[in-house]
Amino acid sequence: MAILEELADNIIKGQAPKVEELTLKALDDGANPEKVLQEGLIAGMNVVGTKFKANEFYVPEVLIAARAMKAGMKILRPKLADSGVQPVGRFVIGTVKGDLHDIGKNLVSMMMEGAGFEVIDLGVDVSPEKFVAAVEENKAHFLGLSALLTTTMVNMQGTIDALRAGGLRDDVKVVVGGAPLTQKFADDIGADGYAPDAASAVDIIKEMME
Ligand code: B1M
Repeated sequence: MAILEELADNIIKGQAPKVEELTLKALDDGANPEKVLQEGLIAGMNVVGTKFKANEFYVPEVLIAARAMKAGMKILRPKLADSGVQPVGRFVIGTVKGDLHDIGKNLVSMMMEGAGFEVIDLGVDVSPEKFVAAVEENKAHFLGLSALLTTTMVNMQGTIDALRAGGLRDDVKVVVGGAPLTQKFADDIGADGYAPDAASAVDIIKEMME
């Protein structure tokens, strides 16, 4: 098996130490860091996303794969910066004000990073003002909002209103997600997209870029 194929395979299996070893080896052998990212790490995470969507993988497998990807990224990140490789886009994400659930949000973060985006994760209980400041500061292309409670999903509307008040609404696409949400809710609050799961978030955002 070629080394990048082996790397992708070990991402899928969630073998962090092996991913670390193969990433170093690929670079030592003279592979281009972007090729290692695209054909090794991202290729592996794409399979993980597809399996997750098809219910062949569950949350633990995705978390383990994402941890393996992070091990590879730790080595690749400085090399990518040195070689001037630009991220696919900048993505700010957080769980809205009043809400402390972060497992789903973290999955979305990891999958987006796995798809080649620069991810700025603001954590949980994020106020509209903090989202607006992060979008502005990072010149984000996409904003992901997560909510798990029916009592906090209303704060998504507040965040979109704050973006509009700050004159940033047209600069960033807003994608929302979380168990109690629906496409109708996303439409009603004026979001640009709704993602029922982490793999769909990546797909929807990539489609928006086309
Ligand atoms: Co909470 N909780 N919880 N909880 N909790 C729920 C959500 C609940 C449905 C349980 C229940 O009653 N059956 C219920 C909400 C009811 C409602 O509002 N309708 C509930 C409640 C009531 C509460 C508290 C109020 C309980 C209390 O204190 N009385 C409290 C609230 C705290 C707060 O937030 N202020 C609370 C607390 C907690 C814990 C801290 C104990 C813990 C959170 C730990 C953590 O996140 N670090 C917790 C947990 C674990 C859950 C359940 C059991 C699991 C949530 C989860 O992680 N799912 C949950 C019940 C359930 O859902 N079965 C429940 C796995 C995760 C992978 O799925 O988050 O849906 P999910 O994410 C998916 C998609 O939704 C989507 O992609 C993800 C991956 O595929 N997605 C996005 C999510 N965010 C996205 C953003 C995007 C795109 C897609 O942006 C682009």
